[in-house]
Amino acid sequence: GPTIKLEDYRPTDFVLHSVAMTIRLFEGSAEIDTQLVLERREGVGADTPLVLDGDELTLSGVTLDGAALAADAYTASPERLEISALPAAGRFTLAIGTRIVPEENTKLMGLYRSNGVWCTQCEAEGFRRITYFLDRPDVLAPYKVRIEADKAAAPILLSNGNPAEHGELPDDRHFAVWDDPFNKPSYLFAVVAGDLDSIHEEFTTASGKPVTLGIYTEKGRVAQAGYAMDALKRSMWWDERRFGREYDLDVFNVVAISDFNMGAMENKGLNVFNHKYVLLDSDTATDADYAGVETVIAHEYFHNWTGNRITCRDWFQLCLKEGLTVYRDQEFSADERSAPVQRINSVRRLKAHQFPEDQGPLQHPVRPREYKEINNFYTATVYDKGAELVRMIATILGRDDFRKGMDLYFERHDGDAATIEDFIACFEDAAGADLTQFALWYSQAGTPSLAITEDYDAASGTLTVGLKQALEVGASGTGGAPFHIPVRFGLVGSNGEDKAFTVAHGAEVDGDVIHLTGEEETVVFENVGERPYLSVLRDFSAPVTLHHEQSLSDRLALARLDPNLFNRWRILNDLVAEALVEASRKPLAPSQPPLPPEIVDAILGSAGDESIEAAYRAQALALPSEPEIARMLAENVDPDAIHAAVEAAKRFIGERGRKLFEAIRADARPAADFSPDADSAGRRSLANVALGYLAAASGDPAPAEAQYAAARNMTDRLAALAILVHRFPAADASKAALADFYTRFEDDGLVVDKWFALQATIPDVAALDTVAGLLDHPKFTLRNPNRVRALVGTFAGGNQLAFHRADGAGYRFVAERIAELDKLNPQIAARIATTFRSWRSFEAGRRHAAKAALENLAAIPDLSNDTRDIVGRSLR
Ligand code: B3K
Ligand code: ZN
Repeated sequence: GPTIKLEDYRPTDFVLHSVAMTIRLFEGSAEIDTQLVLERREGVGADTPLVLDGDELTLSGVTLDGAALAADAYTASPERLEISALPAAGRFTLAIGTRIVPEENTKLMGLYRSNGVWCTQCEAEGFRRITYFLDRPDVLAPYKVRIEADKAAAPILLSNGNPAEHGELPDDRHFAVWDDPFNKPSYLFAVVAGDLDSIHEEFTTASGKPVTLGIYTEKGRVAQAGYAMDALKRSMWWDERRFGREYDLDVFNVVAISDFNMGAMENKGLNVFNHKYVLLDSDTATDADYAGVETVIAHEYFHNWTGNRITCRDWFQLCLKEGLTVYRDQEFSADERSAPVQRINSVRRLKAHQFPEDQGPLQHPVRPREYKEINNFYTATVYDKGAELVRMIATILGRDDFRKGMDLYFERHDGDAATIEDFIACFEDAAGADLTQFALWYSQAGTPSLAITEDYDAASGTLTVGLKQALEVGASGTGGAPFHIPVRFGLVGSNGEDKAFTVAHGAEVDGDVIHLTGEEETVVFENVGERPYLSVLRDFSAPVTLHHEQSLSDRLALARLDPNLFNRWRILNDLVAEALVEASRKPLAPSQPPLPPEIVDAILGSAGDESIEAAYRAQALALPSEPEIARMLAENVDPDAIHAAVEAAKRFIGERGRKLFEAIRADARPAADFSPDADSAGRRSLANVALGYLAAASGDPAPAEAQYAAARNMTDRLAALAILVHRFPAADASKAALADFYTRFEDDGLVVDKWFALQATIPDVAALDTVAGLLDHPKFTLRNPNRVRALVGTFAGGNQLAFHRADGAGYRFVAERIAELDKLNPQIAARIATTFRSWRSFEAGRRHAAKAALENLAAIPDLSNDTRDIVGRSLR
């Protein structure tokens, strides 16, 4: 396909004023009539034709102001409708008829059927699979949508906006009309029709406007929608308080669908969700699932202002809505749960997904400059690094000026399709700041490194801090110009409090932030008294890799004393990661402990500190992931060596901390009634981490077996099962529990997904045979994205030993699945193909095998644009 470039942006030749649609749904087909009121843009020549986008469409008719068009006035193909001889000036109405077959739509883009329910997914370019259109985000219009369907098959008929009329039709059919008064781009269009259950609640906005909230589910599942409803109301309340944003329509509907390409979609007034992010109860969902539902409900709701009321001028500006909305949902979770724990989670996620992307062939700037397939740019870089950039603006400006900038953004750009430049200008204007250098973060790809040195002079009580930034080796196509890096810091005294100081000279220091803007700068802190412990990059104030030359004793002191809880965690996590990297490079001598004991004791100290919340203590115990260690190694990676190092570390921690872990377990009597609140979830999490270490150290499956049998919620049940299946795959107890789990939950697809995923992640090269065998399981299908992700996606993304098998069989297996899936659902195929992205960092044998698998994919002649783009960029 062609390459689309940011620099080529120009507005459409025609302006769209309004859209009216009639959608007639039948078994086996759908008829779409679309009326567009259009007008030639001023200055566009009278002979310029109107070119509308299509994708696999069949035109059934077209009229101009009610009259048929001459045969030579238009050309139609599945991909395009071009109309010439349109009025030189003034408004005209084009009526376009298309016919589609939702039942045959396996790409799940456009209008399709999921378990009998008609539903749509239009972002990014799905609307053109429903009707010919100016299918781009800067074409905004009000929509009026009439849906007609059989009453029994689809008693519920939903679209965007507010409900207008509804009524009966002949042949046991009925109709409903929906009116969306807000200008919107086509990617926010949605229709849902089917036999759905629902719950409704009223919400009154801060200014007293009543809103009816609805959540729709497949039959029999609405009892599992209560938590999502609760999360929705809390999100609405929070956005009013924190950002002054109120909801704007009379209704807000959420529909839970079982076949969905991603998590959820923020269509105006009608969010469509993967049911994984709506449906749960304590028997079938873990605490992590609850947190996921809360986050995704909030995220899609927050899009109503950041994405819908203000949308993107073009897809290059995707981070304008996604990075900002992730930042908003992270802030929401920090307020609803625990700020340090939330920050630890976000940083872990950034390092697990975004750092490797930024350090490999799929690297791109937060605002890309070109793409071949936009769906491949819904990435960790756009979302998670995009959120970090917004957080850095808040750090640089401070909370009040940041809020002023956001207020100005909402005021100035409401109703617009905006750009990153527009967004940044609001903060510059509101705060009187210059963000020119900061804006490089949007255009320059790669993770910069930040080196910190310190020099204390006792005689003068002066601490000199050196800061030096550099772009990581391998960052391509970028100028390497220095970033504006906000470094949050503190000078910690031996009493655990931040010390006062005066800044003599050097880089700009504003409160607790050093602004590093040059490549290399120093800051001289005077009057610091006795030597402080330097705590830098607090709260991970910039997405960089940190190299702080600091003694082990200083680091261990900070791990105990730092008033910034995030940094206490980060410092320990770095120490462990560095030790594991070393242990993975060359086998330890038999006399050497797998981790330095003083580091283990520091971890156990954090984990045993009852003055800190349990969720944080659990985080202190969670080791860096094996892919994270692989990323730090950067070259000649041997996943077997990493796994051996991590396993040895787990056993060692388990032995050294046995008393603590037993005490934690003894303390964790489950409450009589399950509550999903953050505090209770944190306690469960700590107890389950303790169980894992005890199992690692003892080699005894019995405690996990007992917990599985006694479990009264999915969190405890699945944690026990994972320990059994992953650590003792051959034990009878493990096999029995796995079988019991399946029989108990075989009718609940979301739990069956957990059963598949658990087996896909058994840390053993033999897991490949297990996964290959499961392809023939009656519940496996390539047609349900959740199921494919659970088995194939989880295997490729989460099984370091079996996907990255030395014999290359894991790579070949996944490449074959990608090829099969590509024929049905290219978006999911392309997503799974990204699991190859770090192939160059592995040792030679694996590197060659991965490359061969990618080349085999590239050689398939009719490979989709989606998968070809990922494979091509990965090989480049
Ligand atoms: N905006 C959608 C993602 C659409 C992905 C299209 N391939 C969900 C979200 O980010 O909220
Ligand atoms: Zn989003």
